[in-house]
Order: sequence, then C-alpha cells, then structure tokens
Amino acid sequence: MNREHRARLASQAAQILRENDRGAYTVPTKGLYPFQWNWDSCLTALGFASFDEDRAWREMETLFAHQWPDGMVPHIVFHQEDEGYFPGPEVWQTERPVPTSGITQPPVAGFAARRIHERSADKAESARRAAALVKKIDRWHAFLYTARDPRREGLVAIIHPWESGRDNAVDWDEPFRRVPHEGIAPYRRRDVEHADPAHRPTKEQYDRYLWLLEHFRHHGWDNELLHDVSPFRVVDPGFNAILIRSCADLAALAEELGMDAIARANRARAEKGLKALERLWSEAHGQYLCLDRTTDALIDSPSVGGLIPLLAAIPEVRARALGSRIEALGARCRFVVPSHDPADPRFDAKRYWRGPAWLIVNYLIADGLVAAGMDRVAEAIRASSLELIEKGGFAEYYDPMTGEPCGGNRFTWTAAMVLEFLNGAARQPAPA
Ligand code: 9WN
Repeated sequence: MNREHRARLASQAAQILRENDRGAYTVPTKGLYPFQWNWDSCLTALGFASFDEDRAWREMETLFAHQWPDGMVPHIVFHQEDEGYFPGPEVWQTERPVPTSGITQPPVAGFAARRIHERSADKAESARRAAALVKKIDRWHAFLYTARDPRREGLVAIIHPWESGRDNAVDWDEPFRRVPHEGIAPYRRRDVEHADPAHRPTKEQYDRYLWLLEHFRHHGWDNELLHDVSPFRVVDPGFNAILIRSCADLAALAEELGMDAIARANRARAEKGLKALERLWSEAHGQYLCLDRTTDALIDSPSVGGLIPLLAAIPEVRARALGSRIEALGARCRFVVPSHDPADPRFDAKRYWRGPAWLIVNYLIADGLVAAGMDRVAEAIRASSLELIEKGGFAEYYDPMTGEPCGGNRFTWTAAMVLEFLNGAARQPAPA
C-alpha cells in the first residue's frame, strides 16, 4: 500500500470518528448503537490519539465519570434518550444520576491509557490526565478481582454474555442452558430493524439476555450478590487476558507517574492472573477455553476468546501454540481471524460472534503476536484487516470466508483500529 493510499484510508477513518463524535463521547455507529459503550470508547480513544490527544483523553474521562461507587464501569452510558436501542434505561433501572446499564465490559482502559500516554506529544498535560484516570481504572480492577472473583482465584467471571463483548459466542451455548428464558416481560427488539436479523443473535438468546437482566434488577444491582445469584458465571480467557494486560500496563503507567501503591497492586494482580490463566489451557485444542464456574469444567468451544491471551505475557510455549492455531485458521478462511473455528460445526460465517472477523480482536491479537516475536503472523492479520476495509468499508464485522461486510456500517472502533494498523500496530516490515 503506497503513501497516498494509506493517507486516503486514514482520512476516511478519521471522518467516521468525527461523524460519530457527540462532543464528549462517540457512539459506535448511528442508529444501531446510539449511546456510549465501554470498550468501544477506550479503543476509539486510541484512534483519536493519532490526531487529537485532548479528544482521546476526553473519551475515556467521560466514560469514567459514570463509574459506579463500587468501582464498576458500566457497559453502556445512556447520555441522551433514544428509542432506537433495546434494552434502554427504562429496562435497566439502575438509578444512576445519568442512566447506565448494570453490567460491565472487557477492561481495555489500562491498556489504552498507557498507550495514549506513551505516544503523547505534551507529556505534562498527558501525565495530569492519565493520573486522574489511573486511580479510577485501579478501582475498576479492584472491583473485578473482588466482586467477580469472590474466592480470590485470580480469575474473574462474567455474569452476562454482554460483559464478554462477544455476545452470542458459541462459548455461552452450554452455560446458557441453565438460564431460563420464560416469564420475562414482553419486549420489542430494535437491533433487527437496523441490521440483518440473520447476522444478529437469535430470539432465544435475547430472551435469556433479558432474563438475566431482570434477575439482576430484582437483586437491586447489588454487586455483592450478583456473582453468586447468577446462574451464568463463566471465566472467559479473553476478558481475563485483557484484564491482566491492563493491570500490567496500569502498573507501568502508575510507576512512571510516581503512584507506587497502585503500581504494586496491579503488578501483583497481573502476576496472579497470569498463573491462574493456565487453568484454562486445553492441550487438545491448542488454545485457551472458557471455564464454567458453576460446574468447574472447561467449555468445549474453540473460539477467538481463547486466542486473545496473546495480549498478556503468557509463557512462550503457549504464545507459539496460539500463533500456530492462527496460521491453521488462516488456512481455513480467506480472511483472519474468525471468531470461531470453521472446522467446528457450530461455526456460522455471518452471525455476529459465531464466526465473523472483527477488527478490534485482530488488533489485540496482532499486538500480542508482535510482542511475542511473531511478526509474520501479525502482519498477515494486519494485511487481512486492511483488505477487508478496502473491499467492504468500515463495517462492524465481516464474513471471514467472503469478506462480506456485516452488522452496522461506518463503525467507530473499526475506523479507530484502521488508524492503529496504519500508524504502526503490527507494523509492516521495512522494505528491503
Ligand atoms: C450489547 C457496541 C457493542 C460492542 C459489543 C457488541 C455489541 C451490544 C449489542 O455492540 O453488543 O452490548 O446490543 O449487540 O457485541 O462488543 O461493545 O459496539
């Protein structure tokens, strides 16, 4: 790709960020998702950082202004009314000053904050803004390692599939059997009015999402109770690896800013988490798997959640095995990285998190591959990602077999990841 070509893609990506910018936060895309989402915002901040550092920090500051008193950072902040999304604030009823959802999402904030600070031009201003966020991110990490790890195992559980960010992954099929799907209030989905229903979760899955929401609401959104009362408690290697990496990055950032107690606490969390992650390794699959905390058994589902641990400082032998796994997946798909293994009969090329490729996941995995010295595999992911954009525009996700764009379009975090790929993540080797 020549310089002009790269500049054109970068300017299209920046244009999408501006289009979805609501001043102090961005919406993931117009129509389908009209509010602020947690991990979308933190990854989007990375995109902003390449052309507007102030705006990058503001994106994260806005999200953290809605942190709960117990430390949780909600997965959606409903900044303004909008009928276009279900379930809205009237369903969640979390009684927050500005309405929010009552569950969380993958904690990428520590990772993003360190990266933005590292690249900042105005170090003094960046240090000031980073320091305020570091305290809040530390409280979020402390929340996760208590409320979602009550037995202090070093692994946190998610209590709702939406918390994983991979809503309808095959990973949840088995534990979802234990979640009732009857007796919930009648509702009307809005997502299927904006996107092709064949690309979205099924009605039965939505019924169960809603059952869990009503169950937690019935328990007053009290995080001291929710882990134990939830029939859905799953340890996701993706969520945990993101948390471990964010703890390690927060520790490094805090150290640089002279916040030693926070640095020590997060380093200890990362070390304990890394050791505990071994429990999720499957020799048979050559990757990590989810663990069902209600049965203490691994879930037989080779999804991309088990490849995301590349992002954490896992042992070299594990990183090599995951690199080979990604190469094997590459041989089965035209575009990488599929969210589920196509060799598994449950793979569905267009249905959301059951097969499609997502640029944010590609970015996180490519970052880990570079750190582990597997530049060639990282470069294949980067090239595949940019080719998907060239062919299908800035979509929410893509069919990994055909490259067909799926879900919403002109998508914010997809655009942010394009800026990241163009600006250096999984950097192309210098021409000889
Ligand atoms: C529920 C916003 C979010 C992403 C998630 C993605 C999808 C929401 C939905 O969209 O989830 O949180 O309604 O489908 O799965 O990862 O953060 O882009």
